[in-house]
Amino acid sequence: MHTCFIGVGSNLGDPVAQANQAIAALSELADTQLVDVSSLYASKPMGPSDQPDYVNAVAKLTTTLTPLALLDALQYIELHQGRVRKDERWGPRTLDLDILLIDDLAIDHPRLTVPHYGMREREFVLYPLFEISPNLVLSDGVALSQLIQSCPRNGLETIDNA
Ligand code: ROI
Repeated sequence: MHTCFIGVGSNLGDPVAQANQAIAALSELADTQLVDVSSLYASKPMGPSDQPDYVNAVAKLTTTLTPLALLDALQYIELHQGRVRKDERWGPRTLDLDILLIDDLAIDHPRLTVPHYGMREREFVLYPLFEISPNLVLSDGVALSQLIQSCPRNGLETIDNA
């Protein structure tokens, strides 16, 4: 059994609805339990700035799926919600589901790198993760609370998701 954290991101096609629908889909994944989910957050785009603001969240799962089976399941949800993979790097997307952490595993596979390479610098990952796991310590001993201290919010705000 693995404990995983998943980053949810969207900035096209009603991003709040996309994020909520993705979280609902995560809660129905086979062999998987949705343990916790952060608030939704509005964030400024990282990368090209001529794209809409993002909605971001982080979900905590436990699963007996293998890491690559989990990746397949997440990519299926992305495609089901209308994601079209474009060549443009860091362009807008209807739904992005990123595996951030799986236990204390380090995975270096052509399809999957864990921990997610950008997570330590991204306010839209660190703050939602901190909301649901304030005592998290990464496998190298660095506390999430420490990373937060050196990560400006950059306009990040929680969204009223009533
Ligand atoms: N920027 C924000 N704010 N949120 C994201 O989820 C996000 N995802 C991406 C890139 C394009 C890097 N920028 C982002 O993939």
